[in-house]
Amino acid sequence: MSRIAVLVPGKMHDRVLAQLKDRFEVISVQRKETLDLDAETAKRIRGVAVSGAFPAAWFEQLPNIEIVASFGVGYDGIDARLAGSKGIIVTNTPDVLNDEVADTAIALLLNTVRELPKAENWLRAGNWKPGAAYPLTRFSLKGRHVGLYGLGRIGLEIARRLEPFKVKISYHTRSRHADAPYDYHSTLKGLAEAVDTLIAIVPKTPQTHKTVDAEVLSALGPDGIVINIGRGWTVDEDALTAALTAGTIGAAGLDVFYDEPHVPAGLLAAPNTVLVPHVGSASIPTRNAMADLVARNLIAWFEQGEPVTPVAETPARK
Ligand code: NAP
Ligand code: 8YV
Repeated sequence: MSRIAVLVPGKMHDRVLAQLKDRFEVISVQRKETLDLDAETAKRIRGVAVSGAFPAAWFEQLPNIEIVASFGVGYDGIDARLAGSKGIIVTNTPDVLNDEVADTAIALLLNTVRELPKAENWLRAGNWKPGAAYPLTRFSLKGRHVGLYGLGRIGLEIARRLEPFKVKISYHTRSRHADAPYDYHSTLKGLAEAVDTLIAIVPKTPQTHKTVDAEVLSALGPDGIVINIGRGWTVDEDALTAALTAGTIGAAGLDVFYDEPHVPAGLLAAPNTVLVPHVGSASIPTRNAMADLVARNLIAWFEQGEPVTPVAETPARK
C-alpha cells in the first residue's frame, strides 16, 4: 500500500523528519513562493510540516492537504482562517515551550535591569583591575511594578516566576482573567501609566501591530523598562530607539524584532539595550519537545483522525 505523502518545505528539525519518515512518504522541497512540485506530486500531498510562514499560494498548489503542522506556538505566518474555510487543520506547539520562554523572559529582564552582559564584556575586556569596579547599575528589580502585556500560557508562567521577586504585577489583555491575582487594566496605555516595567508576550495580529508606541513608552517614564519576547511586530522600533536615545525610557531587552534577522542599527547603538536573537524557546530539550508535538499532530491526524493541538480557527476533526 502506498504511504501518505507529507510535504516539508524548507528547514525542519531532524527529529520531526525522523518520526515522519517512519510512517509517511516525506517530500522535502526548498522553501519558495511557488514550490517546485509537479501537479501529480502536489495532488498526492495530504499533510505538511512547516517551520515559519506558509504562504497562501501554497494552499492553491496543494489541493488535497488536510493538515498543516507548524513548528512553534505562534502561527502568524499561516492564514489559519483561510485554512479553516477550506476545512484544513492547522496545528501549533503550545505549552511544551512555556517554561523555557518564561525562564528566558526573566533572564532577559534581569540582564536588562542589572546589565550583566555589559558587566561580563567589561571583565573580558580586561577592565577588572585592583581598584577598578564595574559601575553600579542605575536600575534594580527591587520595588518595580511589572506590567504583562499578554497573560496567556506563557504570560502566566512569567507572572508566576515574578512573584518570588516581590515585584507588583499587573496585566493587560482584552479579556480579564477572573482567577489571576494581578491588577487588570483594560487598555495598554492604562497599564503603561500604572507600571514602570512592561513585558510584551502577545501574538502577532492586526490588533497588536506597533502597539508599544511612543505614547506607551512615554507613559512608562524615564525609569521605564521594556521587555519583548512575543513578536517584534508589537513594538514600534523607531519609537523605542528614539525613547532610549532621548532617555524617555530607561532600558529595553528584546528577544524578537520587527524584520528578523535584521536588527536596526539604532537599537544596536542605543544605550541600555540587551538584544538576543529570538532564543526564547531555543534549548535542545524544548526544541525536541516542540518537534515531537509537530510529528504527533500529523501521526494522530492520519492514524486516529484527530490532531493533538489544533489552533482555534480551524476544525479539530473532519
Ligand atoms: P496565548 O496563550 O494565546 O496568549 C496570548 C495572550 O495575549 C493572551 O493573554 C491574550 O489575551 C493576549 N492578547 C492577544 N491579543 C491581544 C490584544 N489585541 N490585546 C491585548 N492582549 C492580547 O499565547 P502564548 O502561548 O502565551 O504565546 C504568546 C506569543 O508569544 C505567541 O503567539 C508567539 O508569537 C510568542 N512566542 C515567542 C517565543 C520566542 O521565542 N520569543 C516563543 C513562543 C511564543 P486576550 O485574548 O484576553 O486578549
Ligand atoms: C520559535 C516561537 O523560535 O513558538 C514560537 O512562536 O517564536 C519560537 O518558539 C519558532 O517558532 C521556531 O522557529
